[in-house]
Amino acid sequence: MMTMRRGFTVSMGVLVLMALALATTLTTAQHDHAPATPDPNADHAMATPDGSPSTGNGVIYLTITNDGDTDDTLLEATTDRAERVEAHETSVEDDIGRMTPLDGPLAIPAGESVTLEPAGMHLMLVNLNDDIQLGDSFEAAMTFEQAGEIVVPVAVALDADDIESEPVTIGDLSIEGVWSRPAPRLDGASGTPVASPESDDEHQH
Ligand SMILES: [Cu+2]
Repeated sequence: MMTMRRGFTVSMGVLVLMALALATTLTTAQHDHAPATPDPNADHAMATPDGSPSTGNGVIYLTITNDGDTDDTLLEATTDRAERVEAHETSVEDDIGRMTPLDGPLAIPAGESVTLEPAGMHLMLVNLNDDIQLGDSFEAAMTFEQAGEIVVPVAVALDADDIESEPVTIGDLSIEGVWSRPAPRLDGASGTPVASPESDDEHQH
């Protein structure tokens, strides 16, 4: 009886460990949003169910100025327009633009301005609920380590020049020039981003 009970206990322990390991694996894969096919160039090539080339993602650009004496960081951003928001940076390697999540939280050093703009950093809107349309606007909530939480209006546009936005402030932070657009579409089923160094501003983000 003792042996059976012990054996049962051990088996349950193993099952729990396996379940935890599986959960960890799934969480990690989702965080990196690794595609089913391990194409390193297709980080955001989230094909739609019918296979159309929409990325289903969007981007937010903005400028954050820290007028205080204390460094701040963006801890979290959310919007009801997308499943989640991640801070990314774009780089060009071998003529292919690619995005990677920032190493850590987005830092806004004391006395400095940080601009997220095309071909640089951006906030990635992962898995849009609906297409974001030009002329549209929506809200994004941002939580900063020092300044706290603020809701920021986001204008959907093709270019930073197309928007007029009043700066919003919270604590020592001032946020301005906030705009958003859909992430670049992909070149058909090949998964190749339509981007080249010559056309950064047009197709990359
Ligand atoms: Cu991105």
